Amino acid sequence: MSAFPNVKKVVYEGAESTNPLAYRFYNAEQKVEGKTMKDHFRFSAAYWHTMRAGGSDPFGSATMVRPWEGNVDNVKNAQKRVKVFFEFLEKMQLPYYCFHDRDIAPEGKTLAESNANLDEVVKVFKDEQARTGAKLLWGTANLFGNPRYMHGAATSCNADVFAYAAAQVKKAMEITKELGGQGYTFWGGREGYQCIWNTNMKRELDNLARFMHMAVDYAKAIGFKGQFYFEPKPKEPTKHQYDFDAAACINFLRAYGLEKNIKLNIETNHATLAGHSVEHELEYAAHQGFLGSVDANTGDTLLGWDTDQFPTNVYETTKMMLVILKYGGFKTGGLNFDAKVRRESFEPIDLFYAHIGGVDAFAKGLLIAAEMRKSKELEKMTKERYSSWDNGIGAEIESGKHDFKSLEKYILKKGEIEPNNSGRQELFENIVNRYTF
Ligand code: XUL
Ligand code: CO
Repeated sequence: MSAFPNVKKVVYEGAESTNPLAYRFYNAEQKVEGKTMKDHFRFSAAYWHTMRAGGSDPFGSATMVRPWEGNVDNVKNAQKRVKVFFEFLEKMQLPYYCFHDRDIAPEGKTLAESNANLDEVVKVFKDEQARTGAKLLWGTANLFGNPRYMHGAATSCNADVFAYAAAQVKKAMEITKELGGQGYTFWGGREGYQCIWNTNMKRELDNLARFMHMAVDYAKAIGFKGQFYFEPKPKEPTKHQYDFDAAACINFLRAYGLEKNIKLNIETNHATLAGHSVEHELEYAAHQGFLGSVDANTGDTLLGWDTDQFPTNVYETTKMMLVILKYGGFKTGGLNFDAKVRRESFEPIDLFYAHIGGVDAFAKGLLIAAEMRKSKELEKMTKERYSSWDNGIGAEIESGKHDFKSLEKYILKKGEIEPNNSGRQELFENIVNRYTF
């Protein structure tokens, strides 16, 4: 039985289409820079938002109308939900999905019971993957929802909690492997702190690294070949999340010898909460060799928390696609819509409108980015801006021929610098607008 009987497969109808259930820009097989749109994006839906977000907020309870949900949160209901999800992926032409362990199967009274529940639900995932061809982009474990994780998981002051989290991640990695998952993500749910007075920061960070090393070792032990990701977020739920931003995460990974095994999963709204733009985070991660995957969403300029809205801003998707293209595109990662419909958008059809908007915003962004790259206008202007480094003293410095003493000699002889050129920011911005509008 169909959960969305009134929705046919969402297909590309072109920019002129006014059909709200069609793509205007996303044409899966269309090639851009020699690669299909499908392969550029590797779009993924997030199980936790799409299937599990009820729409509650601190002021009110759940609002979502989901006719397929039963009255009890049991394995049978969880299995039924998986089928609804794959019907959604199929109709949306989304090739990937992501989940947390606790999204897909109910938590039992014991770890053994939770694991058995997972096994029952994973069977249905396997069948549905085989039926539809949809794949698991990455899996993860929810190490923040249960009250036992109040002080964090790997960074908890309670050693038993560390052990429980390890056991939980062990199982989450096993099912990720079983489903052919292409990656595994660590987001430090409560890995951070609220109050410095009661916190041993060094011990917590050492333990977080210890935990990640255990995961890397276990991946080797079971032959899990997927890519690990670490997902930066500066705050929420804790005041100071240890995975603050790309730079902090990279420093952590390098400091603890994890840089060869773990890349980053950059999320738009997390970047803005850190006081960055997402293109800054992407560029920072990418040039350091850590760009892995993207959690695509957006925040609200007036709200300082993680609203996880669907991305609609073509300006922003263009900037993101420019960085992604510049660094050769996704290898193992993809664009996962870590986004949820507003609590006022409570009907199942809203899930379609939301994802269609996100997909099309990225497709349009890709087309614009590719045009900009083809003309090389900005590239040439930027190159010109740095041309003092291409020969003369600049080239000598970059090839390691100078030190402070020789540069002092150079300036003393020269007297004054070559005059600076205008940065031309406004001209750059005007040129970008020519492509965007
Ligand atoms: C939380 C967040 C998570 C991670 C996976 O802000 O983004 O959903 O993506 O745990
Ligand atoms: Co995320």
